[in-house]
Amino acid sequence: MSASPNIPSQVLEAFKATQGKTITCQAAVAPPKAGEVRVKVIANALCHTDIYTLEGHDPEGLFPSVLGHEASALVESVGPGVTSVQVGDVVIPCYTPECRAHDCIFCQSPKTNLCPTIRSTQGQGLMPDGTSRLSKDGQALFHFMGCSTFAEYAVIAEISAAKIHPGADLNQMCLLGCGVSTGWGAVINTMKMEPGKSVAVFGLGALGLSVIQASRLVGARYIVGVDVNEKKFASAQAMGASLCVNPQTCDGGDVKAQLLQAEKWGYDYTFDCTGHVAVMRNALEVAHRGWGQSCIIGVAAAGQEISTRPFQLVTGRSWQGTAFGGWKSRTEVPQLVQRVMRGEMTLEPYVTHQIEGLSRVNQAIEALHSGSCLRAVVKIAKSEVPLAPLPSLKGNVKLEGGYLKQLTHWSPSTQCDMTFSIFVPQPKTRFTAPPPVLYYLSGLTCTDENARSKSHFAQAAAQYGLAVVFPDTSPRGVTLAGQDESYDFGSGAGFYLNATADPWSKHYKMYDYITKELPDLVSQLFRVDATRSGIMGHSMGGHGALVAHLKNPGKYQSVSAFAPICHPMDCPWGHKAFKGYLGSIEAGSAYDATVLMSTFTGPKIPILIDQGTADNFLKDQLKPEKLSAAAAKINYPLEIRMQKDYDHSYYFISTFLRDHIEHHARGLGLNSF
Ligand code: NAD
Ligand code: AHE
Ligand code: ZN
Repeated sequence: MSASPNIPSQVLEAFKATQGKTITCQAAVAPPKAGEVRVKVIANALCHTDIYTLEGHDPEGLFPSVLGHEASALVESVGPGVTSVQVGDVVIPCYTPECRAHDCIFCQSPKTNLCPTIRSTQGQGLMPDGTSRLSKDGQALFHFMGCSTFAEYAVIAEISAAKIHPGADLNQMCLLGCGVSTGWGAVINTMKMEPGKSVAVFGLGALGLSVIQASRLVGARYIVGVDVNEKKFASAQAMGASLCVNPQTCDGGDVKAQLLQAEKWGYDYTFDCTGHVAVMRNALEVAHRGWGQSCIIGVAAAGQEISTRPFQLVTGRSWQGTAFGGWKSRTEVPQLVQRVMRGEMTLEPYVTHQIEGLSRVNQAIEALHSGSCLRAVVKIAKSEVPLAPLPSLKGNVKLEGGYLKQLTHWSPSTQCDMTFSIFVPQPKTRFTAPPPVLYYLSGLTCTDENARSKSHFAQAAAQYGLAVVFPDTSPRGVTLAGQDESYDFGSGAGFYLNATADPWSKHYKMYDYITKELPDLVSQLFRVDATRSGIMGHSMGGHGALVAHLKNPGKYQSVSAFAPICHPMDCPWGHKAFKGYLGSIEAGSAYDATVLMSTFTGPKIPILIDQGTADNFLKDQLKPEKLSAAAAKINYPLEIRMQKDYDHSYYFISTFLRDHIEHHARGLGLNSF
């Protein structure tokens, strides 16, 4: 069986010992059959639905069974034909699968996540082939919700396994297997809540709080939380509730009247997160006359039915429901994990109880019953996959329909914190392919902020659906003598090379950072297509872009530059950089576009260069004629456009940037939306 590169060798060895065999702990877990995956569970949080089933309220409840459906896990082994995950992958088992088959009208519809492919056997407590992988003392046990993850090992369908970032904190991410994802999705997918709306949330457990958290995120104007347990109010207010109401003690004992005091015609959106049909009715009836929408999240006990006067619907209210928040599980749960890892959503407040070891699982049940618990996470095993250091999110602004984000992260390459910005275009539809990434390398003295602010890149990038990354130009915050003495060496002037001379060699590894570390980080933290990327830059960044392409044939599908330093071995900026960072001008041949061009044998993707004729640096520093001559010798398709009277500034860049984005869009196979 092939294995994930992220898995530590000792874990892989341990998995080899059990692969193909039944694992017997409290129960016996047989090996996965075709299309199945056996996972080692790391953590499982208790959802109210487990209790509801345990207490016999679920009409589909089957016993004896293994409960649990809010987990994080490592793939221990895979059955025949499994291709989407491999041994060692980190996964979230999802009770709503996603088969992605071309003839699955549900997976192919943007309107729903309710893939029915294995639903009937799942409801019968069985694997898709109609049998169980679980037994105890020879008696078959039922599976639960396609997961059964209150266990050391579980067998799930491949189409239920959402592969996530390997360095995620699995004691938190398990919450994305059900409750928190559901609340967020109820707001974002099911109700598609717009900004400025009023919201009433009934039930302030993890589900209700995640509804409040997401409502705040999308810009709700006024949020009321309702719960019979006032211990929940502090968390609800911390998450963003404007007001909390106890229906048992509110004015006149009439919760509807109390809620309508604040919003005379009702609330734009209401949510039931209790599972009680009387509460569902109240939630519907406080929805806004004319347009209010009420979402049922809570799961009602067997035999319960909802009712209201039809007049409530006639007068414009509508009733909806959500399962797993409408998320298409295998596609979208990994994106939720990325969102949490980027610092845009937090799971921390939900983890009110942590319980060590499966043998203490009943403590989770006691905690949920105690009334002070949101989620009790049972830590079942240690992951041993190292946690990824998390970036810190410095900015997140919307422009041109997409988001421009700024993140700071520890860089192993440069041994210091690095900051970069990234523009993520808005996907046109739910099925829009992840965007390719264009790396924009800036020039001397710049940070990640100059080009993103001055180049006017966003409209065209959004139009073509292109993500754009703006790295910094050098390490920062390190203390090296001489780093801040001149504008063309040291801080802001890293030249996108790997320094070999002391003291620069410790931190100035910008080539590794730009060509390896940052692309890996971007593809792990963002929904982008890591197989398609382009690179461009200005001046020193133009040199960096050309060198990154010429040293890595085939890595980039598009390349361009504005006023690049074309032959740094033959100009003052290059001499200073190569002598300082590499010890000699000659050593710079490894980072000289003209030299690299002369020996280039890779795929000749067209290069576009714009150069202003009024650029003060043209003659002594940039020397595009040298690169042009080298390209001509090997018949390389290099187009250098001399732009009359333009100088070296961002005015020049912004004038022609759209042409460059179009050049990259062509190379990356993008069409304008
Ligand atoms: P929870 O038990 O942690 O929270 C429920 C909250 O509702 C509690 O704070 C409780 O005090 C409150 N409550 C109970 N009766 C109430 C009443 N009459 N009025 C107001 N508040 C009342 O449960 P949870 O894990 O947050 O789950 C909430 C519901 O959502 C459950 O029914 C669960 O089964 C369901 N659920 C549905 C989905 C889905 O996809 N639709 C997913 C997960 C959970
Ligand atoms: N089995 C019950 C219904 C239970 C139910 O509605 N489950 C929710 C998820 S609760 C998660 O904690 C759900 O999404 N259901 C959709 C589905 O396909 O199960 C019954 O009434 O029979
Ligand atoms: Zn659940």
